[in-house]
Amino acid sequence: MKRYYYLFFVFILFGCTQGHTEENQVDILATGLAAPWSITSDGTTIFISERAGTITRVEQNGSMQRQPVQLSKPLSNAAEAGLLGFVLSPDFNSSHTAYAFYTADLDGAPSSRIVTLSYDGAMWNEREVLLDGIQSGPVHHGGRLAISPEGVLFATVGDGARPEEAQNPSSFNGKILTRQQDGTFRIFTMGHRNPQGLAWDAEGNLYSSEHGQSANDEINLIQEGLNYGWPLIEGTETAPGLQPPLLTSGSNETWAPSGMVFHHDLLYVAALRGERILVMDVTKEEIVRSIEGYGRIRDLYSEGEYLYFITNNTDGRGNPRKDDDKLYRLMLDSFSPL
Ligand SMILES: [Ca+2]
Repeated sequence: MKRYYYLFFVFILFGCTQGHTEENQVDILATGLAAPWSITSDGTTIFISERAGTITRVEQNGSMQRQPVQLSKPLSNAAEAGLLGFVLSPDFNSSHTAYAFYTADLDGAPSSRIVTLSYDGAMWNEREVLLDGIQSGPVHHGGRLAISPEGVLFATVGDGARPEEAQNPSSFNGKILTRQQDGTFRIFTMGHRNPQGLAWDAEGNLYSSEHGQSANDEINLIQEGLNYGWPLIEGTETAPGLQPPLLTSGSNETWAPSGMVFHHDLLYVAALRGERILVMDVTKEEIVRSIEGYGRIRDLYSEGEYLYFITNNTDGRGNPRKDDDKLYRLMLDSFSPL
């Protein structure tokens, strides 16, 4: 009889342990996304940009609709290029205006631009060119757009595979840009290789993720006017006047970090090659958790208790699974052990 009590106890203990490992409630909200890049929401509907030039809208009940984006220039077919960054204007519900970053094909050369899109409920039409003529290259277009807590538009621009441009103060390549009140853009920070994510914490501090050259991926605390070192230093290297990263993957590991967002005071970073969501405590400057098992992750979005994220297994660099790519909705149990 004692043995049965013992087995019963072990069974209960095992059951509790299993419960703890399944602390996250995960729902698949959409499937069949095509190389999705940015995810945002108007508070009700989720909008996802797709690299080939469409925006898919997804309702909370999972119904989805892929809508065309009418652009004034053809999209570049360079690697990593296409319709990339996409954010709604803070007054979207009345203005029906959004911002987009895309890499256009100008006579065979990839060239990045930032435009406004006007939404009529069925499709998106390019209206105004805010910035164009950013020469890009075969890779490293950057492309993330984000709106600061003050309502200011920010953009990341890659070095276009010309590393020296990241240190050229008269080039927008290898920079994080901010839009000024007069509508023009200025360089906010320089010395970036291929910055991919932007996120502000509750205190208004800005962070960016960046792809290193063979590993050496970085998470940087972005402060106006600073030089983040590429190509003079990277990863754990230091030099006077150049800003070292807050966190780096080091020279033996590749995250390929992409979009990121703060959620309950932790920084969630999508990792492509790393095939995970890295959860960082920026005050402790450490990774506190890793969410894995979904393949390459491109971007994240936080709203209320939910964290939304999109996989990126269909862009030619991953191993697509059935119904990829997907939009997931994750309910994080804030009491679960990290
Ligand atoms: Ca750096």
